[in-house]
Amino acid sequence: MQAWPTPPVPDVPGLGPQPRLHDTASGVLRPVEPGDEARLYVCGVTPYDTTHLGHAATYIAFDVLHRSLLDAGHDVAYVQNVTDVDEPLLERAARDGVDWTALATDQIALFHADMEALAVIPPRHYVGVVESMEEIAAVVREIDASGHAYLLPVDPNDPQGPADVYLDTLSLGGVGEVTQAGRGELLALSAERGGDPGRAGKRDPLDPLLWRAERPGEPAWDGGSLGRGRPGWHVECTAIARRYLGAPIDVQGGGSDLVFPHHEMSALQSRAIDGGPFARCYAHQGMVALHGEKMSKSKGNLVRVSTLREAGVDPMAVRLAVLAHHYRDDWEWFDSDLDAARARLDRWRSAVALPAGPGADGCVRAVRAAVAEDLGTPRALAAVDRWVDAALSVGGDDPQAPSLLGRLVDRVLGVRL
Ligand code: 5CA
Ligand code: ZN
Repeated sequence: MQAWPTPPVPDVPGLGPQPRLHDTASGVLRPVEPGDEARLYVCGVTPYDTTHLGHAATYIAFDVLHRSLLDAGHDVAYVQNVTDVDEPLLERAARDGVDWTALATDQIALFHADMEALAVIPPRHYVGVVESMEEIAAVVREIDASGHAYLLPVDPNDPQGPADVYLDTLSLGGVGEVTQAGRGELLALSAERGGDPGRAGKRDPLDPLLWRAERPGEPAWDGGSLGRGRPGWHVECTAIARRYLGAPIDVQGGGSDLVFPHHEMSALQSRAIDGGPFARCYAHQGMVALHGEKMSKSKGNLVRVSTLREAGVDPMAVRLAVLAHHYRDDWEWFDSDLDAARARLDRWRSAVALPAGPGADGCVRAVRAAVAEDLGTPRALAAVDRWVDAALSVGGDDPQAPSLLGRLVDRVLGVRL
């Protein structure tokens, strides 16, 4: 699938430090230590009700990681999927009486326009599920051949009829590689996030669906020995990440609502294939809320980037409002966030337009260091504020400094001044 255009990334002399990132699986900060290229996979949108500020926060956070890796001198292989067929998309299309493929196409276009406006660097490989059906089915067959899958007939009274395929989590030692939570919580999360812990006949209630046999009225593809059907949600990301990056990848990213079951199961499925780890680091954006609750498509409490853009809001102010929060914190959106970001953007623009300013080398080092240390964007913004305050109050005699600051903020934070 074609991604959105790449924004220009200006040069700044020198290199940033090696990034360190909090790993959800181990609970510690880890250096991202890529080989010849950094391999980053971030879970993409299910294309309906895009792009709300929670989505934007996730893709901006991993864009800052992308930029920080580039700034440290790495080549970055970034892969992102598009869940362009799945239950919630089909349900929304049915609810609204529209064709599910048309809904997906429109929403993908909107997502691209938002990402471009927010100056997010596109992934190198941007991959839809529908266009990857053969590869995903092949991965399900591989998991099946490894002995870590089992069949469950669609109709319990017809054991020889069409069957769904499930991952046998217990045969892999059970869950717990990525998630630290008790059994009761895991069962609740599974039910809440697309699983079917109550389905009779499963070896373990947490086992996720790998392949759903065709049902009347539902889209289906040829799965070879699996029969006609479509993949379960988690296996799309295992298959796409392994195909374009190979395992283990350096970073698996997404919002914290994906820790369980999605990232746990993606990892377990990869282990079923090769016995090894799926990712060296699992990084998660905290949840953005509105009116006291997680911003979510199912609840409908959304602020969309496109709505703000249509109202004339500068997308760089939206980006700055997001960057003012640390990516691991849960936070709530208020209109005052935008007012503060606009005021900051105006001050930064005034300062970089000056003919000269105070020396900027210290600020360059501080911003690079803050971002490389677990994407510390609030500290990076504070460092820029200090230089801007000095430039606007006492001034300075370095004619290179304002332009250097402008390029730094654009390169590392993705904020075009
Ligand atoms: N297609 C799947 C991933 S394979 C999916 O979760 N799609 S999504 O459209 O629901 O979400 C897209 C991304 O935004 C995911 O990484 C998700 O974790 C993140 N996200 C969703 N809601 C929020 C929120 N309120 N705050 C922060 N991030 C969010
Ligand atoms: Zn995913």
